[in-house]
Amino acid sequence: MLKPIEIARELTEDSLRGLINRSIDVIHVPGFYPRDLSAEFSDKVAGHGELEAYKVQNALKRLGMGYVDVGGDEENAERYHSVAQQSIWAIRDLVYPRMTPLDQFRLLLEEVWTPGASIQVIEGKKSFVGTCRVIEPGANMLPHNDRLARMLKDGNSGLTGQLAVNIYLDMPPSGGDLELWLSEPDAEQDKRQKTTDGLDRSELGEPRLVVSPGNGDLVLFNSLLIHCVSPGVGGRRVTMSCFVGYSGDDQPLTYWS
Ligand SMILES: O=C(O)CCC(=O)C(=O)O
Ligand SMILES: [Fe+2]
Repeated sequence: MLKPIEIARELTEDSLRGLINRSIDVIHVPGFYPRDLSAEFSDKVAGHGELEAYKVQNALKRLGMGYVDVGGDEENAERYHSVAQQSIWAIRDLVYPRMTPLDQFRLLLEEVWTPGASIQVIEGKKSFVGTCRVIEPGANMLPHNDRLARMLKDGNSGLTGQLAVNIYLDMPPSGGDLELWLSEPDAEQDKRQKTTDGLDRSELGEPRLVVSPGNGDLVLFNSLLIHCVSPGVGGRRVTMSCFVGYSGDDQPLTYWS
């Protein structure tokens, strides 16, 4: 028997632990960021001169290089770390002196998690945090999971858990849903993701949970489990996101993009 779906409506130490140990499937906090600011912020993100298309899929654009874009290349890694802090500020400046939704999230995370939370260090260097994504109507994100260790040379991140965090700023009138399979890829599927954009829907069956966030909502899920974004209809989809790393109940959480 499959366990019933559990959705938490608050970000607390308990709900975070629940996502890590998989007793909770999603944390969905409606109205985390004000709607008017969400609209203003997404216009600024979508209109930003440095909004870059992903190498492979042109209809996915982002502000701020994610570690996933490093792709195991040393020069890319160097670039990622060298612009990390200025990229955080470039995004923060869009609404400064008001707070970006991710800065608000970082503070809340530190407040609820007893040992605290701070920026993830990768190979001895501070990370970037706060990628903003713009997905054009009709484009989707293939089913995948996100696991930092898969991207590292030695295959070891020191983390024992990883969560994905998204704040939804401008959702299309329909579609653009977050689909969760609530299962891990097998070893072959995990390895295949080193060289592909993701898995084939047909090999997975139906997702177990579909989340349709509204503008301003915060959603966290376990990124080690397979998930995807369905194509949006009738409008762009703008989000701000990061990952959270876990290495034990008595250890600080970390975050990066
Ligand atoms: O945009 C979303 O809803 C999820 C994107 C994603 O794959 C992630 O945050 O890991
Ligand atoms: Fe993901």
